[in-house]
Formats: sequence, structure tokens, C-alpha cells
Amino acid sequence: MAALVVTHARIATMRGGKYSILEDGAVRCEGWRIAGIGPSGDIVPHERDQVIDAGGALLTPGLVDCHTHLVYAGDRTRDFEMRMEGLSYADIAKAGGGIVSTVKATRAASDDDLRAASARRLEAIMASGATTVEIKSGYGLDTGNELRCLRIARGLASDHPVQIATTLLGAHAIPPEFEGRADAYIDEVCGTMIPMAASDHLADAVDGFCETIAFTREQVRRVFETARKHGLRVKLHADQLSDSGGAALAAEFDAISADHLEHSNEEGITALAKAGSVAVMLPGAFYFLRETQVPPIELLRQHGVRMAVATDCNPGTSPLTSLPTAMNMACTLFRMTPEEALAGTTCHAARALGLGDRGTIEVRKRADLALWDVEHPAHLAWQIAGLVPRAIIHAGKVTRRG
Ligand code: DI6
Ligand code: FE
Repeated sequence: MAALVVTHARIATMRGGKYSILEDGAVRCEGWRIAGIGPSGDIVPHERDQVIDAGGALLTPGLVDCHTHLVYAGDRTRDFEMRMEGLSYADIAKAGGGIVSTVKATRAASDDDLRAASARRLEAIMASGATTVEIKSGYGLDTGNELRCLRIARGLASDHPVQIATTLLGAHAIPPEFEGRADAYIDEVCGTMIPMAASDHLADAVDGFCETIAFTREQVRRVFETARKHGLRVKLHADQLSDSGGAALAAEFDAISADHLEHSNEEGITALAKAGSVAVMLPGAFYFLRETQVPPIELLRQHGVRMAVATDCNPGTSPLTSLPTAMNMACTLFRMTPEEALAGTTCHAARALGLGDRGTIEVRKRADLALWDVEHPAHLAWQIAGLVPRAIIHAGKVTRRG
């Protein structure tokens, strides 16, 4: 079988969550999978194979962005201006901004406009090295619009060389028509939204926003119980702005990930470790909101909780479309190491999506790779912005050349 062979690369295989570097290595891709990896001298291309001579450049797994909200319409720059003038998140919501303004714009947008706006953001994340991207709904907030956003998210994979994982985030905020009636809205999420998303195979997982300004633990618990009944795995926006016991709740439902965690307590962290949930760090939102409470990185390390890093691409708290920039922020703001940050956008990010077939460079894994014109893998976290790979390989095919 004709194959694609990358030779003379410094390969960060990311096995075991470490760089695990193979110097002057080669990777043989057959179809969409990796068929061989070893020293360049051992992996000899056949005559008909396509060969990329990396010339000593760095080869990593294709990056995985495991937390985005990139399907939305409208504009939140006025929110940003108001915040710079000193208004609070609550003041901004009262003045007509906030999540609800994005919900209104998203509902009003045509399918074509919503798809085009979402595609632009997805393409920017892909250009930063991503070959797998998770996309949440959460700006539709009624059954029709939530399912529409998931359908658009799924559809983006048909004309982009990327794998998309979709997550239903119906419990993101209380929609205007349910103001003051959060429980009635959760009835709709559990009674209609989750069952329909499950039967139409539109969601790979279910997420919620457990927070004083969003949904209570009891409300999220109902969402999770319904998800479980429909065979869907769960993730949670947990303890972002306050200690709401989110980490422990996520662990109780064996969540594949618990995300944010700035205010999590040790009990919650211990529970996450036991459940094997991944802790997803989102430094873009921390930076953009000028938060001061850093997530308990040292506790997560001590308890052996795997840490992922993602963009959280969304219009209100993290307008970020570069994974290397998210890695840089995870190091400068959270004091993660560059090696942890790269594990966070490769193997641990894949695990945060429950995907065991990617995130490291090993035989039989997906042939999703990124080739970077840098000497050391720490460069990916060192550079603040503007870093893009020289080449991206998705499912064994070269999809981008820099
Ligand atoms: N946490 C956040 O930071 C965003 N959503 C969430 O659950 C905020 C989204 C927005 O303001 O549009
Ligand atoms: Fe988020």
C-alpha cells in the first residue's frame, strides 16, 4: 500500500504524557493510521510512497482542542468596551450584553451565516495545529436551536480536514423566556433536548455550567442523570468563578473531564483522581476576565489528575483561536511546565474527549500529525503568538503546508 512517510524528524511522541523524544525518527502512515515509527535508518520508504523530509524539524501529534464554544453569531466587542470602562459582568448583562445577547444573535442568524462564522473560527484553530476540535452548543438554548448548532458543528467536519467532537451544553445559561424559572428550563433540557440529541446522534457528550450565575448542583445532577440514561458521557464547567462543589459532582458521574477548576477544593480534586476524569485548564478565560485565583495545579499534580489545555474559544470570556497561545498562557499564568502544556493539547486532551485512538505518536494510532519548524518542543509553549505548523497531516494526508 502506498504510504506517507515523514523522515528525519525530531519526534515528540508524547507517550506517557512526556515528550518521549525520538531523535532522527521516521513515521510511516498507511491509510488513516500510523503503521510504523522508528529511527530514520529503519523506516525506509518504498518507491511509490510520498516522502516528507522533515530536515530535523519537530513532529508532534496533531493537536486536540478539547473545549470550544465556536458556534455562535453576533459580536461582543461592546461588552469588552463596557468592561474596560469598569462595568461588571452583571452590569453588562443588564445593559443588553452577556451570553443572552449572543443567544439572540445566534437564533436570528441563518444557517449559512452561522456556519460561515463558525467555519472561520474552526479554520483558525486548525491553522494553529489542531486535527481534532470539540465544539459545544450553548448559544441556542431552545431545543430547535441547540440541535441546529450541533448539526452545524458536525457538518463542519464534512468540508474541513478535522475531526469534530460535539457536546450538548443546553445547561449553559437560563434563556430569556425562562427568566426566574430555571427548573422549568431544566425540564426542557432533560425532557426534550437530551433525548433528541441522543436519538439523532448529534452529541458525543453532555456538559453543564455549575455556578452561582448559572445552574445549581441539583439542576446539573438532573442533567447528568438524564445524560446517563441516554448513554451519553458528561463533562462539566466546574468551579470557574466560585467553589460550587463542581469537581466532586463531575467525579460522581465519572465525567470524562471537569473544566476550569480555579476554585476547586482538595476533596473535589481527590474525587477527580479516583474517577480518572481529566482536568481541563482554560487560561484564556482566566486571562480575559483578569481572574486572580489560579487553579490548584500542584494539588492536581500530587493526586495524579491528568491536565489538558484548551482555548475555550467563545465570545464572552475567551476569544482565542490558537492552541500554542493557550499553552503559553497555561505556563505563564498557571505555572504548568511546557511539557505538561503539550501533553495538555495532545494525549490528555484526547482523553478529555474519551478518544483513545489519538494524542500520541504510536503504531495503530490515527495518523494525525503536526510538523513544526522549531528545535525543541518547549518552543510551542514559549512563543506567545503567531506560531503555526509547517505542515499538518490529518488521517494520513497532508492537509496544510506552511
Ligand atoms: N464559562 C464561560 O466562561 C463562558 N461560558 C461558560 O460556561 C462564558 C460564555 C459567554 O460569556 O458567552
Ligand atoms: Fe467553556
